[in-house]
Amino acid sequence: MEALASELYGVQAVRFGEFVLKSGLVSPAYVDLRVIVSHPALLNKVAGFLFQTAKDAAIKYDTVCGVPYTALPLATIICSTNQIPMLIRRKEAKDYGTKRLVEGTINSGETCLIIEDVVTTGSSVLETAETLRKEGLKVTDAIVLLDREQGGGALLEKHGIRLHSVCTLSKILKILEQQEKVSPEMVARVEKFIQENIIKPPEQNGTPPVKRMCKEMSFAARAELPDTHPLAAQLLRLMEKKQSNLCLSADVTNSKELLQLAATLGPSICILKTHIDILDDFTQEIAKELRALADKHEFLIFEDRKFADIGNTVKHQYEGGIFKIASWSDIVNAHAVPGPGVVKGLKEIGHPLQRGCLLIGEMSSEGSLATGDYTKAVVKMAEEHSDFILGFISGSRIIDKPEFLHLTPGVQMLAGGDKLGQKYLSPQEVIGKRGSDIIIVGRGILSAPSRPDEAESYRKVAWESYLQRIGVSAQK
Ligand code: 5BU
Repeated sequence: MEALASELYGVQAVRFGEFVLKSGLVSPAYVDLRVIVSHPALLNKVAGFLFQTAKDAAIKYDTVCGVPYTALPLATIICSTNQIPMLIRRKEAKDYGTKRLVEGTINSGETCLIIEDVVTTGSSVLETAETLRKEGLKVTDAIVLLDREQGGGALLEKHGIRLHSVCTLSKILKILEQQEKVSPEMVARVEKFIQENIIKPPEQNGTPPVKRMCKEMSFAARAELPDTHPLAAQLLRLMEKKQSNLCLSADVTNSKELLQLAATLGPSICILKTHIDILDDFTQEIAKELRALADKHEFLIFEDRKFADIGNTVKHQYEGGIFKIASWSDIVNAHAVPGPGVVKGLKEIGHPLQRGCLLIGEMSSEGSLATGDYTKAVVKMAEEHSDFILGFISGSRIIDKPEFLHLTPGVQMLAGGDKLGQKYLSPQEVIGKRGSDIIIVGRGILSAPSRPDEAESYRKVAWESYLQRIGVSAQK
């Protein structure tokens, strides 16, 4: 480390004096690691240190991506030396619209390690992580050569990324002081500067908090939060990958039609919702075929069973009977009316199978009693059982916690209703204004002349509403 600090100083990658930063701030320290590409031995050494830091921290990863541009050659050396597949994030793709944002082979669900040269606020690492996450990759860790200790680690931690640094600015300072390359006065000045310029995450800051609402967070980022249920994370990732926040309510009474819907609309949807007890001809074979289609087209199955009994009864209803729902349905839902026992009963069956449950916080029907204090009590119940509850069925976002999903039924392109009390809102209203995540559409799609075309229309409108909500302009 001593040799590295001295070499970095020697090539002027780290300098001390008076420097005017981009922000207008006068800093006593200046770090610019771009220069190391002109010193191949040092470049190799830095890459070696970065790789070793990842090894020491026992990080598991499949691919490596350097934050453009300085970290690109570093990532290349690491990958080439250690035979690790690399990914390249394009910085300029925005200007071209249709160009890929990440080059290389992307295997959704794999973990990508981020490499960076210097971290100050952490925003560059975060930008790269969000781009990778949008491609369906997991980002859990980032390795940086030099942490300026100005709040980058804390910001990244808030976004589910652990930051590991080879060294910090204060450590380099100490070494250079010992080597008598920097005076004790300069060390004091730099330390003071670091202390006075820590950019704290919003809610710890003295200034008015700029709260990042989960409405504004990407599905990809929400997938990586440490408290997101694994099934919710899987769903969020496939949503981002398929660019779909559309759940099809496959309310048909014939199993052939159900399977045909799953086969033809599968690519457009993130979830297929069933009412298995309205099928005339259910057999376990149908469930098996539906499961195979779900795996092929990467959507989850949600049996809209609305359990509402004591724990012991719902356990049997979920696991047994003719339907054996737990054996094929990823998600079920429940009313909170019976109290927490209903969740505990379902959890006993579903938790070991890595299933999840949605609580009904609100209903789309006219005169629904699930409002106000009842809805608040449902939220509380969900928070107490977040190891099994993925989120809610509701008309809008009922809690600002990014770990919880919100799914909204009663959606059609045109607002209105049916003769039996169903009320409809538009996808734009539900996703854009009310902050829900997923639209549930039944007859809006099922009664259209072309179901696949109509499903695509709903998918696009709902996805664009989501992109607008998080502040990303849709790429055509
Ligand atoms: P529609 O055809 O899009 O109106 O179908 C809506 C589906 O969502 C249907 O299967 C209902 O049983 C389901 N649903 C709902 O409409 N409203 C609710 O509050 C809940 C479920 Br919970």
